[in-house]
Amino acid sequence: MAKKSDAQSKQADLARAVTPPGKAMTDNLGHPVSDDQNSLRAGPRGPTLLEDFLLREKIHHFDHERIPERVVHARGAAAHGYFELTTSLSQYTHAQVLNEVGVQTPVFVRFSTVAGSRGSADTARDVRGFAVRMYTQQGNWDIVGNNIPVFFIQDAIKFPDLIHSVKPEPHNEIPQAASAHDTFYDFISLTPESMHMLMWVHSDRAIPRSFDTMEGFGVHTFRLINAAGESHFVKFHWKPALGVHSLVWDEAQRIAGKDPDFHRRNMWETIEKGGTLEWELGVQVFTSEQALKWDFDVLDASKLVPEDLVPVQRIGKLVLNRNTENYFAETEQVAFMTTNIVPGIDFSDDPLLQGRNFSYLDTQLSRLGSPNWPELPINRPLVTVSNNQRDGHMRHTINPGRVSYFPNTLGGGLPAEVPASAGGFVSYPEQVSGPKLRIRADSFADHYGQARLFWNSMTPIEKEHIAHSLQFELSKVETRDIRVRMLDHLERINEVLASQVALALGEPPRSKQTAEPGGAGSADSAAEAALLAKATTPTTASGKLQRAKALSQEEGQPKSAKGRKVAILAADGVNAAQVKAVQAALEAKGAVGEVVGNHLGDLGDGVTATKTLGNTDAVLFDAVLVPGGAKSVQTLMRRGDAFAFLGEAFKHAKPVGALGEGVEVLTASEVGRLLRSGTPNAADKSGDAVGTLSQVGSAAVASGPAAAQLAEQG
Ligand code: HDE
Repeated sequence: MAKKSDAQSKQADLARAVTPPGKAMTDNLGHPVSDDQNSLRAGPRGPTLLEDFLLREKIHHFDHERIPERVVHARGAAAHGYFELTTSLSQYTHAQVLNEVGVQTPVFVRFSTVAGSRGSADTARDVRGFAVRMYTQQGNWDIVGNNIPVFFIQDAIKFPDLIHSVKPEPHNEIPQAASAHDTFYDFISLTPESMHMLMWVHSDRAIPRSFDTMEGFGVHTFRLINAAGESHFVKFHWKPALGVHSLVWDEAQRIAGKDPDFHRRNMWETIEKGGTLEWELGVQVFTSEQALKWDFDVLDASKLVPEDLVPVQRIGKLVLNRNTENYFAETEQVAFMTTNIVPGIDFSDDPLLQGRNFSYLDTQLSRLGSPNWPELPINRPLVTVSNNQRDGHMRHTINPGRVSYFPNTLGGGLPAEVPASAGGFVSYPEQVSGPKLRIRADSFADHYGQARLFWNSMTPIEKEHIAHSLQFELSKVETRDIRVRMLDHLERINEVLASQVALALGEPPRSKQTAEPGGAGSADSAAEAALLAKATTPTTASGKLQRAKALSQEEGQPKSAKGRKVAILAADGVNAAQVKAVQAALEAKGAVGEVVGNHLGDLGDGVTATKTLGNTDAVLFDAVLVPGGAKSVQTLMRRGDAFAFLGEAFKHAKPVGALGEGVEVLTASEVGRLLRSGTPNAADKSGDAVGTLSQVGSAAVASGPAAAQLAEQG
């Protein structure tokens, strides 16, 4: 089947109304402007005249340039691309986009943090929004998901409370983009249903390495409806081609200062260089009969369906390959809605999803200011819109004729309804009845089982990170009662975890086991790590599993150097042959070797520094290399910031290495001192490697961070 993506993309561009700058300057109503720099005044030093329509128009427009930021997910970045189906799901759904293998459907994807304002930092510890819009031939389909498969609450009516508690406190607007404060834990400690999600947000998932090393999840259970009208339940997953990878907390915090745009810059630069970000679409399909047998409810968004119970089938790929032309027009004005579904897909009765179905339509009116927001280029579907809705603020469409009602004869009965047999949307005729009650189903009652399942499925280092994160956040809570209430919950998830956290908070341990080595709650000793690893707690509401697949991000991930960045520390006179060989080898693996110089620009023999020791930082790279070249090494030996760069990278367990004379710099640095003293790479207790040297490229062969030596290849 022919790929439709090119034609569709063109159509999308037209719809998007890209306006290239014209040659002659005009005002907004087309009047040619002769002077855009001086306002009209009475005499050279006199007052400005009210008749200066050019001044007034320019300032008026500026005064109204801002719209309210999203009440949640305010900070985001987006890109265009396509979705291509590789396996037809026609057995389960008649949705064209999930039936036509090989057809490319244009997409727009926006990633976001939840709590911070539009100007906050990318690397805050937070859930990430993962909102995918597909411009299908049957209208827009949005999967407005997150990078965590479950949610804090089970019922939409609690959402305003959750968000009020996590946002900066209302009396002083502190803290920005952080959940480490009293109001959040006051609410959470009184909301046991949030415990599963809480484990995820304290895990490394909440500090991703990049957008394309995050998984995405539709979170709710949806329905697929096939041509025979049969319904199956479905969970949507986005599996990143690069696997799931994270920062370490210390790095994430430093990056927030060094480059608050870390994630969006990474996506922007990848695409600008002609690269792509890629995921596979996965589905877990199951029947309602199957679901009724499990000891958790699939309508409860605080639970996931373990992949051990229903494997994820990978059915298509998502590729992002085009940056936006204009952030405001596209990323800011895109209006995702859970109600944007296409025939063949339907909702479940998940009470959180049902509430969201109201919220997303509603919020667009206050954000975008008019019910005509679907006419904004980024929100227009590719198909022709035709109905009898008219007028309102900022109407763009000119609807000719006298008929704006249905049924009609004067307009030839058009536009006509589309019967189900011709593809019209029909809701699944689910049987529903029952008394009206404000109630939570008994099947939603277990709040700890899947939290335990998650904890039990972590590797020792992942458990340590969770313990540290809880220690960090809860130690910032000023009200002791709240801290203690949180410990009570943690104890119900795992006693050892609760004790680790208790010790850091100056509270008595919650189990005998933890009164053992390691002391004051710092899980940095091997003995404590072993203890954390050992401690599992029986689970409930988890499909009778003790551990589940695909929850740990350390296990079973594809390994790739793609997207990794290596800092090449250099000064004038660097060994250019080495630099070029390493850069070429890295490029061949999809990684980047960026020269960080003593100054910007030419370092001799065609080596160009694109960053300097003063304007960048080790936290922005995945590994560091010091090449040879006697003169370059001489300069670096006098630079404290070069040593600091190496020490910082090593502290975060990143591979650091040297070639030729560069070894001298490495040996003289903190890294050399630690290696001579026999200390393994444990300078930072929170650090685990985000990559190993062998992953980074074959030109620089190394025996890993502990050896911290690179050998020249060839
Ligand atoms: Fe949202 N959410 N949400 N949410 N959400 C919004 O819609 C809301 C929830 C998610 O990049 C808002 O256009 C309620 C779960 C993403 O533009 C708002 C509830 C999940 C985005 C809203 C939830 C999400 C939003 C704010 C509880 C993961 C950003 C601006 C019932 C499955 C989309 C807007 C983008 C945005 C409401 C819970 C994901 C206010 C009421 C669960 C990715 O409508």
